[in-house]
Amino acid sequence: MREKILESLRSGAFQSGESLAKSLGCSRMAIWKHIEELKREGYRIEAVHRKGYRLLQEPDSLLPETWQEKLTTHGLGRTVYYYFEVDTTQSIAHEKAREGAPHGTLVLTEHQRKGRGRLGRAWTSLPGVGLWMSLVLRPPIPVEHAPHLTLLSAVAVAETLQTLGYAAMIKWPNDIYLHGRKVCGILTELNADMDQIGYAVVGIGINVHHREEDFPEEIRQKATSLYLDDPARPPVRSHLLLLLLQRYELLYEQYLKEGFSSVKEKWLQYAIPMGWMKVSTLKESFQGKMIGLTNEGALLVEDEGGRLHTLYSAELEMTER
Ligand code: BTX
Repeated sequence: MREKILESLRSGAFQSGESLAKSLGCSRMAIWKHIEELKREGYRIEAVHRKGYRLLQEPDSLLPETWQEKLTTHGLGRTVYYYFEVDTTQSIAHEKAREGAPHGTLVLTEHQRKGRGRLGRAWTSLPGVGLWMSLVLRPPIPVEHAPHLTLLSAVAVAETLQTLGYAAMIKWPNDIYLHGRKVCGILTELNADMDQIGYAVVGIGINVHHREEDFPEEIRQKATSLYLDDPARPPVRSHLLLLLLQRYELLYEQYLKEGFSSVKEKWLQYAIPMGWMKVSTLKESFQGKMIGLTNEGALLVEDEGGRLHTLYSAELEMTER
């Protein structure tokens, strides 16, 4: 009964006590009692005379005890370190990995004081509004295949968001976009020697509840959150986390069994179509167009002179030719 009431309320519209009672075959009093119970559990439900009930917000805790028993993975998220506030989950994940944390260990926080992006850039991670997490992975793959992990992570996030109804797309190598704005960034860091990966830390940051003013001025036009993309459907972070861990594990296992081709195919399917673009690497800048991905997971770009470039790290900007 409770789940059915929630299901109706999740439409975001007002539901009268009478119509709920009718469709569920119970009294209005029974509906009222369930609504009161839901409110005690942290659901914010508005009750308006002559209109009925409307769900404003679901409880949105990331405390492991609120979601971990619903987890169906066997590795990812089984060991969790949850913090109210940290500098960055990446450093903690490295620390735990060095101490022997098992494959799939998850470091999760409400707030990062010094969230980091690639190449020393900052990642804005306000309290309570995002999914700020790092996963410790111990992939039995050679070092030169490390880019596969970034691409796989991007596919996992894009698929999870698509399952939830968001039009998520990937911009090479590791950004997830919704309607032209960045909603998620992924940062892969490795601990490896010449030929073997000791462990990898995959950091994923997803903007969930941000309002426009939560983003610093300089990225306000470029960034978005799940809320901003579709305010009618307030997302629930624990729900998103569970789906992401499950999807990630499925893809990861498929990748270990079947190789990179399964990831590559999906990545290309979700990639934002890029025409001509300005490519900037640490060494040079040129105009080019994407040809595809190599089997190592690098981006193949052809420049205006017809020369092929294999890119492992670069910034891409769409341009007119
Ligand atoms: P990136 O270098 O591709 O993106 C960083 C750039 O994105 C910034 O320079 C800024 O322009 C923009 N930006 C910063 N914060 C945000 C934001 N919240 N939303 C949209 N755009 C933003 C991407 O790096 C990799 C980010 C990984 C973040 C996760 S969070 C959990 C883990 N811990 C940690 O410190 N990093 C990772």
